[in-house]
Amino acid sequence: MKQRIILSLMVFAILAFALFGCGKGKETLYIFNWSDYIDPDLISEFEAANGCRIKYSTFDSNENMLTKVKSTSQSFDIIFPSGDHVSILRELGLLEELDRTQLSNYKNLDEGLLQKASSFDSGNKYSIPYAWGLTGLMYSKQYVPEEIVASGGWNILADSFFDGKNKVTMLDDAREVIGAALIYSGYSINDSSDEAMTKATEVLKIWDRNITQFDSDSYKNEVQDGTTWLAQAYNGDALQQMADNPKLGFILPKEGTSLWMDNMVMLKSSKNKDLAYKFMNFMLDAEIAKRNSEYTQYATPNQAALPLLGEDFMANPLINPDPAYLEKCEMINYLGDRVRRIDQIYEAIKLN
Ligand code: SPD
Repeated sequence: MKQRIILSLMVFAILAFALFGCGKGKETLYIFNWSDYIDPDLISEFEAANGCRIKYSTFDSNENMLTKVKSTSQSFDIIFPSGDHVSILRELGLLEELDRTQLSNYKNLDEGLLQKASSFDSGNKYSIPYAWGLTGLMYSKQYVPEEIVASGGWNILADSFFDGKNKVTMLDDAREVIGAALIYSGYSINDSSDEAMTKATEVLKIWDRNITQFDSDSYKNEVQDGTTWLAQAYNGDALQQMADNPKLGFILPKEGTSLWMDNMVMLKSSKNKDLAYKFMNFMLDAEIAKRNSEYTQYATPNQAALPLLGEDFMANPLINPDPAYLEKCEMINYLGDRVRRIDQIYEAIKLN
């Protein structure tokens, strides 16, 4: 009798584990995105509507994302690389070619931006534009005098006002850091010639006297609490902080800046492709894209969402600058092996 009870309990335990064990009985979608880059309500709404679970992880740079994706045994279903990293992942053979018949909302995307995106993903076969933005300088109005910011250019980073104060940061992103120095010096953000690299190094050595750290995440809180006074920052991240704090400011440097597009891609190794398509299609819905943009404060490539977005959002020059300013901005392109030189310079500056 006792043996029978033990056996029944064991069978019950095995069944319970199978049903409610790892996935709590629900299909799980693994998503890897930049931090502060989605309205969290959308995650729970998608889970509720599809009876699934989303395991959501974040990264703060393309480089960290790539290292994790290449090294982890845990496979993600959907990740959100910037354009140049779509090319890298594509070249590494890690991406699933997308089946557009499963993406009824794909038609909502702006044709012009898809055209731009084909520069890093020819034929738009593997990636779906998710958001685009610009990099600038976020500052604390409490600590940085207005006349310093008024000069309006990248060289604010070198201002003697910051000498010895340890209050300036730049992004932990080689292409953004070297890119800012290149644009400031009148070169293309994609120029890796010896001449351009020499000039960018010279400029960075000067800026570096004021730079305390290269960081892409903690600056958001640190400019709020006064630990940092001036930070190279992504526009939407800065605007999210500025919504609650009038003592913060953000400028797009007068010389121009990087214009980047981040994208949804599906990994070939995804074990939940049907659910991944559903999620991508959900994010492509016009109303969902509108809500997401309002939350993240990043511009959307979803053309159908534009008329739904409020005037405040659409007319904000820090989100949608005028065409004359956009002319001065450049997409960070994939440079193949030439990126090594940029990485070397960046690493040397960091170690300095
Ligand atoms: N918190 C979201 C940040 C998005 C940054 N996009 C990447 C730009 C890479 N140059």
